[in-house]
Amino acid sequence: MLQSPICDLLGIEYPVFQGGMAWIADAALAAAVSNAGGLGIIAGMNSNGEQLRAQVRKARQLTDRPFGVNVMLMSPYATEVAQVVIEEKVPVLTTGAGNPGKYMKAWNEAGIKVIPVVASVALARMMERAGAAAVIAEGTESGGHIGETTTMALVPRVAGAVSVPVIAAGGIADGRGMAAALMLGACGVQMGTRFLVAEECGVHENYKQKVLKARDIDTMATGRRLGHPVRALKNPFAREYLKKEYDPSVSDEELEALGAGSLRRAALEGDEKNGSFPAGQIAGMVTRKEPAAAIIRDVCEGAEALLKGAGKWVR
Ligand code: TUI
Repeated sequence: MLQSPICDLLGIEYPVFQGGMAWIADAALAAAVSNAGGLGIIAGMNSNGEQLRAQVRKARQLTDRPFGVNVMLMSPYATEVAQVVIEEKVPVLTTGAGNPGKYMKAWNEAGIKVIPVVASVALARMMERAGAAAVIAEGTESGGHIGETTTMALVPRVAGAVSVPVIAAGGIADGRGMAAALMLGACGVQMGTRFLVAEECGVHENYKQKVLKARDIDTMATGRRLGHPVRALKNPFAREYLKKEYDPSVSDEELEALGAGSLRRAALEGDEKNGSFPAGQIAGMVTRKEPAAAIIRDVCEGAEALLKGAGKWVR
């Protein structure tokens, strides 16, 4: 059975995190993943403090196992969410899309295990110094808000730079990806896109179908001009956004306005034309709906078999 230091640190069975996908990762999905032995994570991005509190309490009713909350640092509610997770005694936090430095002291004092997403070695080092329990090194293959470096280049550098456990994210959706991540120095993985089509995931059916139908070249990154690139499935919205981004007659304010509400339109309404459907480059490999437990089993058993057989490469 696959086991790693992150399992002991968090009290989970399998070293698999479910990404805290904005507008998608709710209490039901997080509890399903945690009940299956992974770490389920509730998205803080789309909730104000009280909405998040309700989700945390709901997750507690659905599972006795540890789960986490993702604090999306660009969210207008980040500060209130940062306080609610302390009040609700959430055991594990991940952060995304920024530097959580100003919250670290309060979270550490509350005994929360903080696991920031980092897209660079510099931020990983800074987070270790600030008391992070582990870091998630997320490559640009990921869906949603992305950094510039690939998982292949980022994970070994981060693993070499910090002594806390490193979780790999970005471009991982099966046992091969997980085995590779462990070889790069990670001790666990985070997956978003594969859990997006989990049976317990309540995202709009159109979104699931788009992921299931995606090919290897069906994602694109937009938003570089405003400094926060997002990877999403190619669709009329993403193409139009990219065109406007390269048009100097379009102001930054107009671009911001174009993006507003696009994640919600995709996740809740399944609006194929006007929604933004974040997904990782690995979407092309995600081809079936399954319960969260089957996903975790498939990925871990796949990785285990590959790792056991890896001696074939050594004479
Ligand atoms: O956060 C994510 N993925 C997301 S957030 C999101 S919602 C959104 N809404 C509007 C605009 C943009 C996004 C959808 N997907 N992943 C974690 C992540 N964090 N990926 C990359 C980073 C990151 C990048 C740079 C973290 C820190 C960083 O540097 C910050 C600094 O100040 O050094």
